[in-house]
Amino acid sequence: VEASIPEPQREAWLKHQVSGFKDKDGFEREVVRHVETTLARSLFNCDESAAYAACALALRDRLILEWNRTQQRQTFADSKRVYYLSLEFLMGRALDNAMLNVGQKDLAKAGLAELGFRIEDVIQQEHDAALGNGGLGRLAACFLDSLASLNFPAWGYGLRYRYGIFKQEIIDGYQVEVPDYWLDFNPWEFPRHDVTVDIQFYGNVRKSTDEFGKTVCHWEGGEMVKAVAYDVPIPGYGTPTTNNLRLWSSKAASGEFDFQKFNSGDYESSVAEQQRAETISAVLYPNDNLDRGKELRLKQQYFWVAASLYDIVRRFKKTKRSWKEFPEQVAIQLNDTHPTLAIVELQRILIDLEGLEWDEAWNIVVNTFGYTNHTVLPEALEKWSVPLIQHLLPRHLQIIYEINLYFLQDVERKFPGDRELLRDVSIIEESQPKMVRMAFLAIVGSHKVNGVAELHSDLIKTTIFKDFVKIFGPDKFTNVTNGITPRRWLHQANPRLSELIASKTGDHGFLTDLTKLNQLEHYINDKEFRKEWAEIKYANKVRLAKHIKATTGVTVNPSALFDVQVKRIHEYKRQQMNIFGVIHRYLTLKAMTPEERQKQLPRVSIFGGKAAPGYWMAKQIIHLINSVGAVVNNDKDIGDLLKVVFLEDYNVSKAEIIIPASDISEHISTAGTEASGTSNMKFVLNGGLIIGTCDGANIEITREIGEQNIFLFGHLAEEVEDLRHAHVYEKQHNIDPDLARVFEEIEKGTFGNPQDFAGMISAVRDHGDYYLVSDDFQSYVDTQKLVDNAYRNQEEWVTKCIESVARMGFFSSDRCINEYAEEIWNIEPLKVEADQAAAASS
Ligand code: CBF
Repeated sequence: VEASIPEPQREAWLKHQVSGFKDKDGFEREVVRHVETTLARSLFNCDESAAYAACALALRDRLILEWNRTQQRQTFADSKRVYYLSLEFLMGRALDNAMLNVGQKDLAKAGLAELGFRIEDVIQQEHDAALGNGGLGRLAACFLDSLASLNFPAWGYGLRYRYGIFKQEIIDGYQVEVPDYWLDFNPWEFPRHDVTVDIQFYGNVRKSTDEFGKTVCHWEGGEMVKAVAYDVPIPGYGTPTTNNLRLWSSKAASGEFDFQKFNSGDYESSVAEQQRAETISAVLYPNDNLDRGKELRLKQQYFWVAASLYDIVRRFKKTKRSWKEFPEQVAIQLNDTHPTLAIVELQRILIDLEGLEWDEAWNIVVNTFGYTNHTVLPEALEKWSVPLIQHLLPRHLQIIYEINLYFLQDVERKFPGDRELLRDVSIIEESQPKMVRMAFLAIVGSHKVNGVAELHSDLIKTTIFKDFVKIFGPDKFTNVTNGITPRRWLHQANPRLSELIASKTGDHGFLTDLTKLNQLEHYINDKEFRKEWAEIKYANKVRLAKHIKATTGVTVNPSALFDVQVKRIHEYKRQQMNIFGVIHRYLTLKAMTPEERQKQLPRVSIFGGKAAPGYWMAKQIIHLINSVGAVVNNDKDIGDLLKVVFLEDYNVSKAEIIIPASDISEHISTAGTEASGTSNMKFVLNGGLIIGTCDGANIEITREIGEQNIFLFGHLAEEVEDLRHAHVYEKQHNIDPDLARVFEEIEKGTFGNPQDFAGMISAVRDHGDYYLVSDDFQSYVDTQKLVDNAYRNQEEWVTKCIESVARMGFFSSDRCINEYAEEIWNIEPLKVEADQAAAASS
């Protein structure tokens, strides 16, 4: 790396090389310097938010140095890189994570204390980076952490939304959406005003013939928008490797605003172009598992993939390799179908701009891309209307048609005369208007397609993509079960548990090899260990109880069983079944004598999660939860036996408080609907048990931890279709009597205006109960009784928890990334020499 500095200047550059702080004193000096100079604040007027800013900047300086070195190392090594294209990165807070990953938290804690601050308070000042909706975006964030921690040369590419997911406020029991001003102060991003790409939209395609008689297409005219890169350093844990997340922001291509119009007094239209351009990266679409087909969303997708590909290709071209080596140097992973246009864009670059023949280009494209499917829900599978693509991206539509033509010719060769098959697998759906099926395009344009948990990967092969298995063979399809980073979801969220585990396993090695947790099995009967384990859980519950009090005003007893369901609100995730179950519990308690009641186990039902702003039913569910809470929490007969709280604005940093405090968490989706789920893994890793259906990763969690340690209930995926059919066509739908009793109480007005909840009830009772709430209700309620009974025996409960944690090694995102690297990307980690690693950690 040093050799890259020209000889005559090398000495001067190396002499003045910046090295970042080395010890507590150095850290304090950097913090004070940033307060006084960067922030221009007086030391006597430094509040917690300034302390946060200065601390983040001091740490950031350290990160930058490793980040630069990592990039140089990777460039010099010239090995294959992976690019993870995701429209969502749900990163949460960065400071705590960065301090832990670079091993400086203790030092920072001591330094901040000397300067008069508690590190916990300083960490709290940071705004979550919430550029995602839920599981898919958080998975991308866990993957970035693992890619860096495992030293893989990897970049993330996404959009720098000015507004991330909205902030949720609960007003009178209803969700209200408020904009999230997360960019007010963000020390973790670096604008690269020198890294820009002009992105074209609209226009038309002109054909010409070159000197060899070959037809050449020229995409001309239309509108230009500028993509500006913003880089975010991603530090690995226990390694100097610091990878890059590049987020694109949109700007007007022609500068700030139109001076001519401004001078002539046309103030509004002088800024119109600027505003129009900036709208592209202005907001994250707040839908989880739902495709709405809006033009701006398609613009976002193309803007982001075109900028990213330009960047990737530019980097590749610097190596002066031949095009056929592209897939040996570049792997691109499509996180869901959102970046599928990248397939078309690369083909366009290769044939229109670089002059390759179609087949040669297509071979490169297919060998470069991998596609991860995250859902089988029909409403989430993206389709774009042909007229819309034609208007916005005319050349791309031509290429899509051509891809489809060659693909269908191939199918025809393999299955002659099967017109039904051709219709079913065509990338173009012959509807009115015609639609481009993005998942099909992603499959055809990738060399590997993976699902995210075993059941899910099997389901895609037997349902939505079954014809493609027939056409391409089973080897194109694979499974990579999701994982989570133990750094954030154990070490950072639950520091005391992490220390306790380290005290038994010898060190923190389990954070980089999670299978080492299995050593805990030796301590299951160790009295001291068990006592401390239970104390940690209790302390985490006290911390959450304080948060509940501060944010909802409700007092909860930390000794009660904490039952948690936090995730996006969605009918398929069945929060409605949970709250119906809560009402059933309430009615059962009410019907008891005071003596009987005294024998019951107190429970706190905790909910959290955002509803998409346009998802009426999900909003009704939130409203019902709050309405039930308002009644139950103020019922003197019930007291501490049952409390119901809805925690507003669930996000990554709230999850870090909620998850470690859970006794039981709910993962109760209709079987076959939740592709994987990842919070199920986080809860178990933090010593909480789960109640769940045989769905997504619950199945593999059960296999790993043992059936005795999980509360499973409900119908199986293979039964779902028949049940739905029976509800709708055979009118066989007897509502469970306990559920009918719950409906009766809601309809009586016990929880407020029954009209507010009529839609929720009739979805189950009168409209086919698509999510099988009634079919699973009895088994859900019975299983909740088993949970109560199990919790009464605290000794056994703790055994279950320890045993489960000890067996969670499989669910590390490190395992997951290693599988992607080997099976899909064919990339190797870039070794970091021991001396570099030591220098970085000193
Ligand atoms: O694979 C990550 C997660 O993705 C989703 O959130 C998604 O948006 N499709 C799925 O719903 C989850 O099951 C899955 O864990």
